[in-house]
Amino acid sequence: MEDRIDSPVLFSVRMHASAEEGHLCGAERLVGADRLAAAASAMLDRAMDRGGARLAHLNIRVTAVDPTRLRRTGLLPVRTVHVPTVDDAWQAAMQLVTGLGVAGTAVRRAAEAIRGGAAREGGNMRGAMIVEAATGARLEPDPDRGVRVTQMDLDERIREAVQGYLVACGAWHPRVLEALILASKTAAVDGVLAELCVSDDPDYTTGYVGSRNLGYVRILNLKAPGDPRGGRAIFVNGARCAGRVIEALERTPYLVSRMDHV
Ligand code: WAQ
Ligand code: MG
Repeated sequence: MEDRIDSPVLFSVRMHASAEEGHLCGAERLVGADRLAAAASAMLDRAMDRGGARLAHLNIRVTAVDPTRLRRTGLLPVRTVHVPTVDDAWQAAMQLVTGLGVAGTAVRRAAEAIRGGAAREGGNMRGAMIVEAATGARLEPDPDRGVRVTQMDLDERIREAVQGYLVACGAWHPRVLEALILASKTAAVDGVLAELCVSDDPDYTTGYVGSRNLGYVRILNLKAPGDPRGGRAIFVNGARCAGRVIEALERTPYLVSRMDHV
């Protein structure tokens, strides 16, 4: 699923914006020098769109990617589960994730955390929970922040093909593309069994389960409209591999550069 390559010089561009009351939004890209300015400028626009008058701090950090550490992986195939109610949606999510080898108790604990506010004060985390598949134990070092999956992007050479694919799936939206890139990297990391995601946007009710085995499965109605709660859980195969998984999620650069299934 993944391999090392020799590649052109890329820069990791990361944005984090916050309001006085906390996290607003973030973004991650891996781009060549020629697209650095455009990427940074798009990130400023996004933060202003999302945060507007509430924006208090914004950081954009640019770091050169060590080309010998860059990995390539394939885009997860996309499908969509249509279910009418939030309860049905969670039942579908539960079935998918347990089918991937995660204990029912672990999925239930993660679901409760996401639906109730996974951070200590009941708010949303900035990053993902890291959940031990067998026990449901939370392994992320900071339970308010969680683990941010960073250092990933789509290879420019397949961007158009991927957009066409998402249009054909009836799922074209920049938000879906971004989530699919994150999910494709996450699923490629050894030790990850599954990822479960619910947006924190009150009006975006579609979530997904991502995995190497089942691909990117979108689930409609994972929350009621107007609900500001959201989060991510990344289920790992044993507590012993958690450190390595976290290191790869945060620091190993991945380019999604193949569409094996099309
Ligand atoms: N790494 C880890 N966790 C993250 C990251 C990241 N880079 N970014 C966000 N999170 C966590 C954090 O807890 C957020 O509250 C939560 O995930 C949701 O983030 O196919 O928009 O950016 O239609 O709101 C799914 C698209 C969209 C489904 C997901 O997530 C579809 C989305 P959001
Ligand atoms: Mg959001």
